[in-house]
This record gives sequence, structure tokens and C-alpha cells, in this order.
Amino acid sequence: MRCRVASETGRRPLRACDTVVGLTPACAATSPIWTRFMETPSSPCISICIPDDFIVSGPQPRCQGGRGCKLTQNFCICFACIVVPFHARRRTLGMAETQRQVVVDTDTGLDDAHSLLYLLAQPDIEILGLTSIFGNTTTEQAARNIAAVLDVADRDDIPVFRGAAAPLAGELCIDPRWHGIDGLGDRGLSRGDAVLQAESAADFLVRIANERPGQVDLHPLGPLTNVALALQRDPDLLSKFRSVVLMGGGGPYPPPGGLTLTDANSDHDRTAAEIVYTARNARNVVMVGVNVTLQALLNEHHYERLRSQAGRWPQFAATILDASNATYERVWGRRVSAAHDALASVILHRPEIATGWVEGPVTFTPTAGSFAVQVARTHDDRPLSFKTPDGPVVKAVTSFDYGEFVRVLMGALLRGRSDHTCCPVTMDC
Ligand SMILES: [Ca+2]
Repeated sequence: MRCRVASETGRRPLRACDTVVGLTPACAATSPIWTRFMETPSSPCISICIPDDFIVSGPQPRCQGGRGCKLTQNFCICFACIVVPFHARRRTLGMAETQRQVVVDTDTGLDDAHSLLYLLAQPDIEILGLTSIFGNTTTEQAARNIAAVLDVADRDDIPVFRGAAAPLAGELCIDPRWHGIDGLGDRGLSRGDAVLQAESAADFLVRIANERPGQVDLHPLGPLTNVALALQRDPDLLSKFRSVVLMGGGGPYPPPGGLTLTDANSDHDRTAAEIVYTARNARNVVMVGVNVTLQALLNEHHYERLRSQAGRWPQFAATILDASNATYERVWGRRVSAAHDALASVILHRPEIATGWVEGPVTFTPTAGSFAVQVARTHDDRPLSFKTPDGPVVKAVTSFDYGEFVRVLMGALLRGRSDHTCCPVTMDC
């Protein structure tokens, strides 16, 4: 059984994207009784089942009558449509769910391209600027790839800023086996040029954070060189962003016998990673690491869905996924793709899909020629048995609602920007 949202009065059909929606497949299992309430007396009565990890704000709920009503914990459970004066919202990594102003720092490769399409599809997200960085490809090529995605979305008006061309320490190392020579799978999707602002990426990050303190979400999807350079100019930079949701790191320490995971974004510039993860913050930094992004898999079914949808937007998204699936087939032997950056972007936009996280300072460990960046807690949120550093804490996502993630991501990739960016609950996405 899957939780469903339905109109009780039939006055208007509820869309899957309505803000009250935060349902998970596990929801029905945890709350088999549907809670029925009105948000306001004038709104249609809706049905929703409330998972255990929802929190309740507002006045204490009161049962106001109706068949079979009883107060249990914080919820008024009824079998009739009544008014209940409370608001339920899910624990959302401490982030508010409102209109977002976002700055994206990206080494635009294949998964970055899907991320950007997702963000560009959202009517409640305003992208203030995009900063380019090396990683999946060179910084120059990343800027051209950003321009290609903006062209698909017809959003050439969004300013693009040139980022650092090399790491703070060590050599620039780009492996074209993952994203191709051009970063977009060598499928002819990139552009030959990009219009860049005169201001550098780091200067832009400092300026926007100080012009709009507490208002902007910073969303790094590549190596952290630009952010580290900006931190050298303003050590309180991270605290001035509303949130910093970044793709990178390896999450918390794994269970005994589990693999220590490393990520390419930290590896590309280890010095920058250490600067950013240890910088002062306002408990507003969220690590979406490879511990979860490796579970955010798209496959040939998703490719076929995109390919069968007419339009430049879904066809661009399909070609991106086809190129990515081909890469993973060479490496993993399966035509799937880890949507690393897209998971981070969906969590930025819809933080309620993150169903678990731990919080602690970050450790840095050289391991097998790579570099492990981990939050100093165990996977089940316990302290480690050895001394760990003091310092700013970072939230590391440990689990997410895969079904909801795929539904909203595919909705955006299929439809582009519209009022209906989610796949309907009933659609097989
Ligand atoms: Ca990336």
C-alpha cells in the first residue's frame, strides 16, 4: 500500500506537488490510519498520513468532533473530515521550505547537467548565478557546458562566473573516461562558447553572501576550490548563506567491515575540502556524500521514459543519461547511473526526502591513495571510539526516500519548467 493524497471534498484535485505532501512508501506502514484535517476552514479537506518523523508546530491539536475521533500523541485521528488547528511538516534538515535563491558551483559534467535541469525546472527556485569549476572537465569546458544547459532551458539570462582553473595544491587531474572529453559524454551537446562575467567566481560568492546574508543557498556540486578561495577573503562566508548543501564527502563512518568511501570532488582539491569542511558555519552545511548518492541510481527504464518524451528538454536529459549509463556500463558492467549531483539538488529543494542524517565535525584520512572526508560519527549516529576533532559540525545525509527522489527528478527532466514538475503519484516514473 502506498500513501495517497486525495481530495475529500472533491472541490479541486490535489496535485502531487502540493506543499502538504511529504509522503513516503513507508508512511502507510508507520501510520496506517489516515489523518484528515483542513489547513484552513476555507481550504478543501485533504487526507494525509503522517509518518513518525513529522514534527508538529502551532497550537496543540484539538479534536473537534466527527465520527471516531480520538487524540493520539500529537495527532487528532478521525474518520470524518474536521478542522484541526495545527500544521504538520517534516523534519527537514533544519531548512525552511520557501522560495529559494540559489547559487550553484558546478564542474558541469553529466550528473551536474541533470541537476541544473532539475533546479531550472522549479518555479520556486531562483538561480542567482552559476560558478564554474574544474573536476569532471576543465573549468573552461564546464562553463561551456553550463551555457549548453542554460540554452536548453532558455535561461541565458542567468550570469555565469569563471572559477579557478586548478586546485589550491597538487596537480589538476581530469579523467575523461567518466564524462568524456567535453564533460557531457562527447555527444555534441556542449557549446563552443560561454558568456562569462568579468567578476571571478570567488568574488561573486563573497559579494552575494554579503549582499543578501541569510537569504541565499550555496550549492557546490564540484571540487571546493572556488568556495575555499572565497573563504580566504571572508572566513564567515558559510554562515552568511542560508544553507550550504554540497555534493561530496563520504558521509559518516561505516558499520564495522564496511567500506570507507571517498569522493572525487574532495579528491580533486584536498586542500580546498579541508578549508571548507572546517570553516565556521551556522550549522547550515549539509554533506550529500557518496554514501547516499551511490544509491541514487537511474537506469535504462528511466532513459526510455525520457527518450519517449518529445521535446528538446527531455531529449537532452535522455542523451545525458544514455552517455552516463554507457560510462557506468564500462565501469560497473550495468547500464545504470548514480545521480550524485541530482540527489544533492533534490535535497536542497525538497529537504524532506532526506530521511536520516548524523551531525559532527569532519575528519580527513588518506586511504589507499584517495582521501576520505567523513563526519566523525558512526553510521548509526554514535560517537567514535577514538578522539575526534573539535570544530564546526556538518550534517551528513545517511538515508533518503528513493521513490520520491526519482519521482520529482524524473518529473523535472520529463516536463521542464511548468506548474506540474512532479510525476503524479500514480505515474510509474
Ligand atoms: Ca559535479
